[in-house]
Amino acid sequence: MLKLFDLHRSGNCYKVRLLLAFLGVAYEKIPIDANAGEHKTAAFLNISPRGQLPVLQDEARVIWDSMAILVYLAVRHGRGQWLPADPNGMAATMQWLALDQNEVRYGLGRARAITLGNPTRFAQLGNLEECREFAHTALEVLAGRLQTNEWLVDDAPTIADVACYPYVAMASEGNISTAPFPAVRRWLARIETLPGYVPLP
Ligand SMILES: N[C@@H](CCC(=O)N[C@@H](CS)C(=O)NCC(=O)O)C(=O)O
Repeated sequence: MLKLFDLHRSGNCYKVRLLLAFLGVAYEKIPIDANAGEHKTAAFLNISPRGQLPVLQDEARVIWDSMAILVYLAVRHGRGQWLPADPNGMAATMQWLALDQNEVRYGLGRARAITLGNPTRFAQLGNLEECREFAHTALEVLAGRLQTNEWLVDDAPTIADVACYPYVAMASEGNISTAPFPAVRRWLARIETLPGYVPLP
């Protein structure tokens, strides 16, 4: 059975749990005690050299980084639905994964980490003004697509939506409002009606 090394409050871990739920794939959740520094022990660094979560283990294969895990799960279990195989669809999906790992993460994700007082270097090295700028770019770019489309890629949900969803949905925890972006709010609500949806941490 798949094993997910997990940190409950993490949006990056949640996006993996969300895709697993949409796919209906069973897995064993292995909670890691980040407060006790379990993710920085030699044993954990052996499977995840950055000392970060999430990590997925599939038999002997170990995959770290949420983006890599989403791609792996979509190809392995997605029945062609969650990651388009054609060049345009695949490139578009990767483009949104890049937005997630840059503007969404360093804008909305980091604002949340700072505001919640996360004891990580990621939170400590950031500043809220920079976060707000990145967050605004992320929301504008998402809104640009979602004003005229229901989903980020083509006309069905993909891992692009799963990747970008968590930190946008939790924007208020970083004191960032999505109110000026109604199309983004409608998209959040759309994701929340998909079969298998699991609530945010
Ligand atoms: N780009 C990575 C980021 C992973 C990441 O930052 N994980 C956080 C939890 S959201 C973590 O493990 N933080 C603990 C630390 O860095 O000490 C991914 O998407 O997996």
